[in-house]
Amino acid sequence: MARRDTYEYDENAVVVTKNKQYAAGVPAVLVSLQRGIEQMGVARTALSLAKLNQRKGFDCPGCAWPETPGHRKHAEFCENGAKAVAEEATKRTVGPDFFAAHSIADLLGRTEYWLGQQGRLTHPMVLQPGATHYEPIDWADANRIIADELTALDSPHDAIFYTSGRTSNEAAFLYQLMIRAYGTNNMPDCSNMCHESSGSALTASIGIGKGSVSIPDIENADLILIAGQNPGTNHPRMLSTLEKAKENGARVIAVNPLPEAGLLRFKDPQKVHGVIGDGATISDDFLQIRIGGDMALFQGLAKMLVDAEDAAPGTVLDRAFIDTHTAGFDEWLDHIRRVDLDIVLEATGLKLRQLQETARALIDSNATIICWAMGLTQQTHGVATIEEAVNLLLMRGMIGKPGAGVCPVRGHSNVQGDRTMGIWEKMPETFLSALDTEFGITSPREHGLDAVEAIRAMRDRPGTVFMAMGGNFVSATPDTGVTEAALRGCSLTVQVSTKLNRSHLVHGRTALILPSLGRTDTDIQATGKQFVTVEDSMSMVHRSRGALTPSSPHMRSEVAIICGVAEALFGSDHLVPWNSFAADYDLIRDSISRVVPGFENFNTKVRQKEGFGLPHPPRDSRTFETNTGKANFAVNDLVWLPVPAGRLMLQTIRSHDQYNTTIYGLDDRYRGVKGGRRVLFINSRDIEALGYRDGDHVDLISEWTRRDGSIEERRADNFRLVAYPTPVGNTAAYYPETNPLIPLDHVADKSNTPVSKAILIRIEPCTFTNRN
Ligand SMILES: Nc1nc2c(c(=O)[nH]1)N[C@H]1C(S)=C(S)[C@@H](COP(=O)(O)OP(=O)(O)OC[C@H]3O[C@@H](n4cnc5c(=O)[nH]c(N)nc54)[C@H](O)[C@@H]3O)O[C@H]1N2
Ligand SMILES: Nc1nc2c(c(=O)[nH]1)N[C@H]1C(S)=C(S)[C@@H](COP(=O)(O)OP(=O)(O)OC[C@H]3O[C@@H](n4cnc5c(=O)[nH]c(N)nc54)[C@H](O)[C@@H]3O)O[C@H]1N2
Ligand SMILES: [Mo]
Repeated sequence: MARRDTYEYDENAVVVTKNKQYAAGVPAVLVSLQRGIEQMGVARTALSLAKLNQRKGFDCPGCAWPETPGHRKHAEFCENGAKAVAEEATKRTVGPDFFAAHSIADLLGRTEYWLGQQGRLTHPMVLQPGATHYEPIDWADANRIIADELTALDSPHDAIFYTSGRTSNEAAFLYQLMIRAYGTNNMPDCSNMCHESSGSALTASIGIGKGSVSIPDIENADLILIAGQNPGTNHPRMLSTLEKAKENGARVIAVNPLPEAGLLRFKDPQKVHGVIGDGATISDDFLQIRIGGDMALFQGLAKMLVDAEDAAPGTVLDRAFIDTHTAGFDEWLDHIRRVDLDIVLEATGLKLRQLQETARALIDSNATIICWAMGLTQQTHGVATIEEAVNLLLMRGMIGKPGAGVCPVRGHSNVQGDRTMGIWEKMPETFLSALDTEFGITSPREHGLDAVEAIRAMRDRPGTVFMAMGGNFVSATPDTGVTEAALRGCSLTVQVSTKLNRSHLVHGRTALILPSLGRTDTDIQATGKQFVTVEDSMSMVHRSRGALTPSSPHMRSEVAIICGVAEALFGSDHLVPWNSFAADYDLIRDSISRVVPGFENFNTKVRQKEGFGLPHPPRDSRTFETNTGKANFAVNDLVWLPVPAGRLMLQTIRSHDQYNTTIYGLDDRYRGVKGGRRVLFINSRDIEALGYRDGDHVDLISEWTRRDGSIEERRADNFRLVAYPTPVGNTAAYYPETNPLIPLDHVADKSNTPVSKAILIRIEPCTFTNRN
């Protein structure tokens, strides 16, 4: 399956410099101010950055890393948070004139970068069947179109409602309520492509799919393993916490195929030594692992710990914890004793000495935390890998004690809160019955579709209604060609968005763009100024209140948009008081307090200075609400990823200049790339072995073996080879340019997450002819 992408910048302009070993510092401060002023002007920049992550301000729309409790610094943000704000608070706008001047065909020829740079969406727009251009439409007419299309479907299950992770708790709660009152659980979300593997593994192992540590835990840990995560770019504020941990004596071990800046050295711009000195060294050890080797690493380490216990009984295992709080230990022990260390070395590409030192560090530590992100979750064996990380902690009793635990580092700023509010295709019965009791509705009980299943359903059953609460579904999902065809088969596509993206251009028979307020915008409703709430990666819930004047009076808040659609769909005498909810968000929170455990007295608690924390039974009381009532040791056969001769393993990553599918710029400062994104990071030995030279342009062809053994190919053309210190056989390139290479059926076991970090490819000389 071949597919050509459009890109208007000259790939020959890519400049490669030596990759930087440190993150942040003065250049980061300068970049954030410069981006802000370009997009927002001086006054908006000053106002918005002053309100970012402050108690009376708004939650950063960047990542889900918590604010430091107690003593918030004036500038509780980072370069990339400031870029995310600039992107949203831009003064540039995309309104009716823009759409009159640009046809869909024209816009389809632009890159995501160009589309995003055009500015904020200001008016509701409609694309009528067969039309070439979007035109303005009233909110009431737009809502009527949605209501009519939904009512016309044979079954509510022919509608699909996507959610990205920036949606507030209040909007998420109302959105799932509307969808369930309508009659389906088809609620795919970005989490399906993100931390679903963490949720699956943690729920089975410890009974709750959320991380068990807080900021003080990290600051007081003895040992922190950071696997499959690039915090220097994606969670820069985490570096300050890690630096604090190091000052308190923690040891940090980075597990990554790439020597990511920030993991190696970090300059805190808020500290003098960060500005003038060399910066702090964050990682004491760097385990340069092969892609997909983490499961082998964790099993190998567990075996070494078991051997150490055998040699000196009573010194390694936490017997009291194991006996009281865990199940399945003996079976697991049996299995771990049989692990073959030679295979572990081959799978990880690490040296025996490195494993021994890491095992020693685990034994010496009285408080160990394991952090991870997409390098672990977006693998076929992602769930099993995370279960192995938990095994390693359980054998030493490292859960539910200060300074120890699991730390899946979430992506989108409210992705965890959206799940808590019921955005999940498989919400448990307890939640559904509480929802039904609160509103007198009958929620459907059959599970809905996740992201991959939703694409299959749209592909196989034209005529679906697809609605998205934020995000960029077509670019974020795998198998771009298949996904595009699936969306084009829909009867209606609706995008609630802040910025223009490709999902507005790959559309159903009728399409709507509904422009929404973002985090930074002031939100005024009938009863006055409103705030919303979010939940961070460590289960802390707090307020977020926008501070900027919206760039158009036609935009509506997500809450108001949902209430408008719901009223058109259900009428004004519905069981749910949509109108009152839109007027006063306190009323939504009152309902949430009766439906969602942990939110009792929501309106009071959230008005406390630091907000409040949600219960986490393993952390709070070593209670494990699993099938055994205990923390479960998981037994998994080892999976790893050998790379066949002549082939390469490709992982798809974020550059320093993007937020998922939103491209801020064409540089990746820490990796030394400037002026372009179609690059393939590859070991110089592979370049030579395959007969190329650094700087050559190639096409990437992915090879997917179907069940019947035949091979399916997908191609993405014109990538510049960049010699880079990645393991032999392992390569990396940016997302979303590489999404056309990922087969829809290539998903993680159990979590169904697309495997974005291990795509088998080969390279061929570039066939792209239009190069200028
Ligand atoms: N500025 C900015 N911030 C963001 C985002 C953004 O795009 N831009 N995105 C947000 C979102 S939604 C998310 S989910 C997070 C993503 O945060 P990350 O997970 O840090 O993002 P990725 O760029 O996918 O990086 C994956 C990391 O895993 C490593 N890796 C790949 N394969 C393996 C493997 O097999 N084993 C190990 N040990 N490591 C591996 C890669 O080299 C890379 O360092 O960031 C959030 N924050
Ligand atoms: N190959 C590959 N694919 C991946 C990944 C990968 O690592 N590799 N990562 C996956 C991951 S972890 C994730 S989370 C997904 C991300 O998938 P999505 O969340 O769907 O994608 P984003 O690019 O974050 O969405 C950006 C759009 O959201 C809209 N938006 C921004 N803020 C708001 C807001 O406040 N309200 C509303 N209504 N709209 C808003 C804007 O219009 C913007 O264009 O991608 C996944 N896809
Ligand atoms: Mo994510």
